[in-house]
Amino acid sequence: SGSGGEGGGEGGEGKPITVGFSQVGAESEWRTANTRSVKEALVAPEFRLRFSDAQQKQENQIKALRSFIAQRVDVIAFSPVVESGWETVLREAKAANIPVVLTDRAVDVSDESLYVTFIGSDFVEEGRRAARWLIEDSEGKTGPVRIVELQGTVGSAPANDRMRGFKEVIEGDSRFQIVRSQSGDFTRAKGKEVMEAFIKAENGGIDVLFAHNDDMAIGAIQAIEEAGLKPGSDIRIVSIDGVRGAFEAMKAGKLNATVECNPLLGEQLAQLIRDVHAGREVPRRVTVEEGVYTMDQAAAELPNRKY
Ligand code: GYE
Repeated sequence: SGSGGEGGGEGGEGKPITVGFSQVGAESEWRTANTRSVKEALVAPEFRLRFSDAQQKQENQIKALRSFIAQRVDVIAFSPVVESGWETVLREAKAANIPVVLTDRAVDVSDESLYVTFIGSDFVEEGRRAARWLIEDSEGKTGPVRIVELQGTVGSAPANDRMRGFKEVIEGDSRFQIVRSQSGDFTRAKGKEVMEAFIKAENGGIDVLFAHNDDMAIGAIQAIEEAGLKPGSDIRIVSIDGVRGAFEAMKAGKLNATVECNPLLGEQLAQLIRDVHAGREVPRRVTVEEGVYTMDQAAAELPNRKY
């Protein structure tokens, strides 16, 4: 048993830190890389991990959180599928004295004391970066530039924020028009299906696709090709995450740019959990450093990608 070990952390009383982690699902390459990173970081003897997959359903996450509370885990960490609707269950965790660490996605609560800290990317900035890439890419073009948008999961922080950041930047340039915007739930299958519908409805009049993640863009690329069009040229495409599949699509000339969103949060999360458990002060918000990659950089960058 791990109960005799020092567990590597200072301040440890020799007992493992039991962590209940509720994951969103397995909807994308980003998510599977994130799960791997979390599982690799929260290992014995220092940690005992209770991992639960919500399959993109908030009700499953609420159940998982309640079961973590009933089991009296030391720390709850979770990536909330949507932003709203967490007050009640978070109050239950607080009443049970279990600290909550948000990872990847934020919640919208009026009572700030319901979680200790949030580690994740700046999704608004990612949306802005996608738009800035598009403006650069459209240099010298006359309008209108007709954009379709594949949104992430309805009500999720990354969908809300990426939409907002993107809009904020393109609104300053009257050439750009978002002609269709619909959710593809962050999956390839839905991305493809919704893109098919966009192509039909717009009758070929699409210049740009902005997808809230790479997986939906990859699904959409299939739809574009099946419609007899060339992804990357007939329709310019920018998406978010920077997963291996996106770099491969860029290398093949089918995706124009991807905005990085780093899923490898495991080590930083482990450190936050250690600190929170030991009663140390932690920052309220921990952000992740990220960049933007374009088609011409894909072949050189591909071997360096870690997810
Ligand atoms: O971009 C998407 C995943 O919350 C940042 O969720 C994450 C997003 C990521 O499904 O691929």
